[in-house]
Amino acid sequence: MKSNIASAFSYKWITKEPIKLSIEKTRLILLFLALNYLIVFLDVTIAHAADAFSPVYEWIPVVFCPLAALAALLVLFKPKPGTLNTLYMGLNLLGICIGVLGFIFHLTGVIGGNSFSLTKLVGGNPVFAPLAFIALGIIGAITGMDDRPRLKKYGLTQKTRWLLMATAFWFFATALVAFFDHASTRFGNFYTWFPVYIGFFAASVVFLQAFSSLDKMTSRLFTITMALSMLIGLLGFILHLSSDVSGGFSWRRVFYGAPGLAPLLFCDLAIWGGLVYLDPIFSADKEEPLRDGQYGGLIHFGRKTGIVILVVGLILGLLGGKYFFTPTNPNQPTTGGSVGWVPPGQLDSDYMFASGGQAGTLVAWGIPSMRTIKTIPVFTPDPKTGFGYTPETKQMLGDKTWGDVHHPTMSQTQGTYDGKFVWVNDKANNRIGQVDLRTFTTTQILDIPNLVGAHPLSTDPDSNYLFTASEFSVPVVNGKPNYAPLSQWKDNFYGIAAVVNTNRDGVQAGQPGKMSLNYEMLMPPYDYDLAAVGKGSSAGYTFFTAYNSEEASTDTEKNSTAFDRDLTLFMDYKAAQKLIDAGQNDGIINGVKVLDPRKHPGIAWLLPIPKNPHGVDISPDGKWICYSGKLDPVVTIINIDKLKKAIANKDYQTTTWGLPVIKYQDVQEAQVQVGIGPLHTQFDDQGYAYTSLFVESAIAKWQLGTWKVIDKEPVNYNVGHLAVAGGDSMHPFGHWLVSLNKMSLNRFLPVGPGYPVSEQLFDLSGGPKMTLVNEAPSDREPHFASIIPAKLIHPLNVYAKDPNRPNSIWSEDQAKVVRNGKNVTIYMAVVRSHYAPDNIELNQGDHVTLYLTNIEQQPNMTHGITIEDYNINVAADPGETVHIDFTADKAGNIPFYCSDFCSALHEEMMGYFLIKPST
Ligand code: RUQ
Ligand code: CUA
Repeated sequence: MKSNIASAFSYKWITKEPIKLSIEKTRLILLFLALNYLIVFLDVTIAHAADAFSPVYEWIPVVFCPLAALAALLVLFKPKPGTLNTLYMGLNLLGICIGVLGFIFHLTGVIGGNSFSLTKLVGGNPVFAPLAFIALGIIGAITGMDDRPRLKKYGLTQKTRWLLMATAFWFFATALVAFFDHASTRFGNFYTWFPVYIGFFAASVVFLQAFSSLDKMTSRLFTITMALSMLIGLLGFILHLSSDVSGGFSWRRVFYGAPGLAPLLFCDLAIWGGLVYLDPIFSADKEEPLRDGQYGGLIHFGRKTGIVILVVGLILGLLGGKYFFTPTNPNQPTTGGSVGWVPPGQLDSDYMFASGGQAGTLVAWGIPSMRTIKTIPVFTPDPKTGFGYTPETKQMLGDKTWGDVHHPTMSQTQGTYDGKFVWVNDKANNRIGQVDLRTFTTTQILDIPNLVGAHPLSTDPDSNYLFTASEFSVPVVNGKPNYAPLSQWKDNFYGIAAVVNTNRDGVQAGQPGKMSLNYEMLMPPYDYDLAAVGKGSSAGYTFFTAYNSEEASTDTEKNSTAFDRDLTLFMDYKAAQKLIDAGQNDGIINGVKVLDPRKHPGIAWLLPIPKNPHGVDISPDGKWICYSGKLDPVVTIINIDKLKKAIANKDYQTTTWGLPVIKYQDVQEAQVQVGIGPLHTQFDDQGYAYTSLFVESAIAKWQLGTWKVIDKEPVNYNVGHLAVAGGDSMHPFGHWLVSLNKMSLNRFLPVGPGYPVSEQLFDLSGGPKMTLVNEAPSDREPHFASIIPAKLIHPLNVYAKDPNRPNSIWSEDQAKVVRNGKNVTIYMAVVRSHYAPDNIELNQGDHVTLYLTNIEQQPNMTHGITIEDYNINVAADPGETVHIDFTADKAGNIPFYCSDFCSALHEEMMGYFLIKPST
């Protein structure tokens, strides 16, 4: 017998003597199986809790694991055929089904759209995690089966063979996960290849072991491999953990960053290998083979029942997968449907007006195609159209050549986007630009004196007003913004809000607009981030977020984040307007009337909100004021009714900076646990809200009223704003959501170290789940965008022929050159394919005023004029008159030509300024 032991049992190499265990192999495996089920239980519970167990089938694995663990333990103590054993076998087979189902669900959750990426696969949604259920289920089921006698005298038993194959499968899957996980970091460190190699190596060793006869060599190889696996697991654990804690520890990073626990799977597998490899005969105390049937198993379970459970489970899984996995093929020609693709020749359903960031532009996109349709220069000169090159537009830009556009704001009528104007702010130069959507051109730029870092921009439901504020507090000394040492922060520094009249009804197409400054209001010296104007039940109030209640002026990163709550401010702008209209103010600074709310109780209050809040957004009915916590993983919901009551009862917590502070507990309705780094919220037409999660790189969808998160989708990555069609109005249109991400990784062809950013389109029309359907890069840095159905926008086709428009001419024979001393005024007509007049005599030093009218009324027939070497190019759309001003300081025959390819004779479309040199 002893010699048999020696040759049959693999561990002699280490121990010289066969290992004798006081517990039988099968029981050991059952014990370890139960332990594994419990570990998986912890993991899946934490992961699914992050989704708030929504949809409900996320509960399935959570409920299943403890049951399976319990069954394994019970069988361990009572290894007899019977009900218990049947239950145990059934649960393990069910586990396999759950694994398959889960794999499909995870996969569809990840590639539900048409874009499949490694980063999403591994970072956002651990696709491979459910494979653990399959592996445990297989091992569990095999363990519960009857063992068979050895096939050969010194060979392994059939059961051991199967267990080895199952373990090999699991090694293989683990190596695959390690591969994908580390591929997402592009194997940045060479040693990230090790677990992949060792995993695949171990898989083949374990697999081959099942088919080789037992000899010293193979068993040594097996032992070394398991030891290696153990080692790599421990090393990986340490490395992952140290990478997770570098730069601040967070549990989320442990699970999703470099998942700290994942490498321990290699240790787990090493133990599995060891257990499985134990010889059943010699591991028992009695040194005698287990009796046939001792552990019951499939035979007693009934092979048929087992097969039926497996087959039914798999079919259900596949059907479920088919239901949830509706592949959206981007090449399928569909319109108005849910896919992000619009075939050539068809039009988009919506416009998106997106911030062009530091380019100072507003960009019109088509949704869902994500095609850029037009880039509208606002704060920046544009040689293509000539914006910033004509005297009028030069004057608009002043001495600035760029702007920092953050928040395109759609004009509204009765709380609905009306498609008339988009206003944008320039945070860098404290301006508001107005874009007229009849012409898609900038018609006015309004300077906002006194403000520094005009960041928020929001309008009321009828767009009578625009609200903005200083992000940076500055001193106002003796009634003027001025220099003051930082030590005077408390006394002399102020935040300032500005209220602008849009005067929208007075605006004519193509004519300079009429926005005007209404008044400004002093505020405590915090940093004002975003604003939302009330509507419905909150109409009349404007809410500003603010950080830095700490009033830090140095090391702001650290010092402005000390308090758990910051004081935000809200104002009753109707009450304030009454004061202004009654001629009241507390001084005029740089020509602007200024109110000090400390002197007028009832126009401004402070409201504590956690923690360095960023966006504030109001539900369509106006009832819920939603503050995104930024440094707190919640959206804090304030109930407007409670807020009004607190104001009516003058029930305040205290007074700060001379303003009443609302009691937070009195007005807070809920805190929605959305996830990490919430920045902005938008709403749809179905009672749902969507919050961007910067740190988590995801969009959370939650329900107003129940405050439940019902879906969360990863984005690539670090989303700032998000836009839902009509999503900040009283009547959202829904259907489309664009995630305006601050970065992108592996989404577009590389363009050097400066990566493009990514804007991702989600379809909201397919039920509770958001589906990623399209994606496009954009220039840095997009902030906010507004989406509006195309049918609400009515652009002009041509500028109408207006006989009364000054300086326009409408036929070639009206063309003329008028000389007045050194001043020459040219009234020029342009029409396919010539200029009239085309040769113009000038003297060097003449001052030239050129009114060029494109007398065409045919849509699309734009002509341009480029004057060689004079740094001038301007385009004139059909029916448009453009104004050019220059001094003819360079003598010569200076050609000018048409710069828009208008006809077959476009090249021939030219003329000369015949500039005689002065002597
Ligand atoms: S801000 S990413 Cu300039 Cu609108 Cu929040
Ligand atoms: Cu006109 Cu080219």
